[in-house]
Amino acid sequence: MDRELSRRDLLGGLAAVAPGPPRGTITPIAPRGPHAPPAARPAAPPAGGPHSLPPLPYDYAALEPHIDTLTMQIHHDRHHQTYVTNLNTALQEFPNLQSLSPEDLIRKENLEQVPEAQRAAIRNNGGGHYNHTMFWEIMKPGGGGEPTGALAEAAVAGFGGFPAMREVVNSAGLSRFGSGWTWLVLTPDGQLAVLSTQNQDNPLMDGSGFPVLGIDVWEHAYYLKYQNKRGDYLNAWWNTVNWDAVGQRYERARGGQ
Ligand code: MN3
Repeated sequence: MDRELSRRDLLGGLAAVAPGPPRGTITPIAPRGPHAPPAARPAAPPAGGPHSLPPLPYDYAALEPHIDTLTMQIHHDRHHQTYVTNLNTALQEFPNLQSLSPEDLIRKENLEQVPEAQRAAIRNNGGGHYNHTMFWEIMKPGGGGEPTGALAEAAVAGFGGFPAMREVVNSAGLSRFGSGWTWLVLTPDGQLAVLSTQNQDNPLMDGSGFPVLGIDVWEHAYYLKYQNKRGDYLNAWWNTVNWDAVGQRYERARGGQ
């Protein structure tokens, strides 16, 4: 039943509001009501599950000045941990997927076993877990330089050399709109190629290649130090690269993964 609000209704309504405390008084904190969060709930037990956060293989400060200490702490302890926790939760409904390694879990044929309604949670968090585990491993203090051996030869064959390959990887990361990764992959036909993915997607998810190297271009990976200058972060990142680890990934990719 509509009726026009009269000035009197408005004034009456205002008058009905309880007056607040006089100015200058300190309002005590309201006692906790039914909607207040519990005062001292013990920390939730860990969700449990097949996956756990791997320790960072070096100190948080080890990649300074290229990647700052606080970024490493937050990135590893909070972001990566959250992917692990949420992955374990998502897998509770899928006992048949719980024994798979992160690398196998995110492969196309296994993700496709998950009903579409639940697939995004496993795709995003499984990708987040796999991608970050790789990311910590392919960096090291005192890294940088150039690849050697078969990977160096492949860089020449595919791109004309490492400097050109690095530029293509950086360019793909720079042009990724929003959050994602830039990748150097070995394609199923044995070629090195560069591509980028959104979110926590990974080249294994659509079978486009085996990830030899990937750089996280989410803002959480660089914003504290580099703010909006993603290009500066990408250039600096190569001073952290662990070519031994990347070379081993390349050898594994060539060996049939
Ligand atoms: Mn990240």
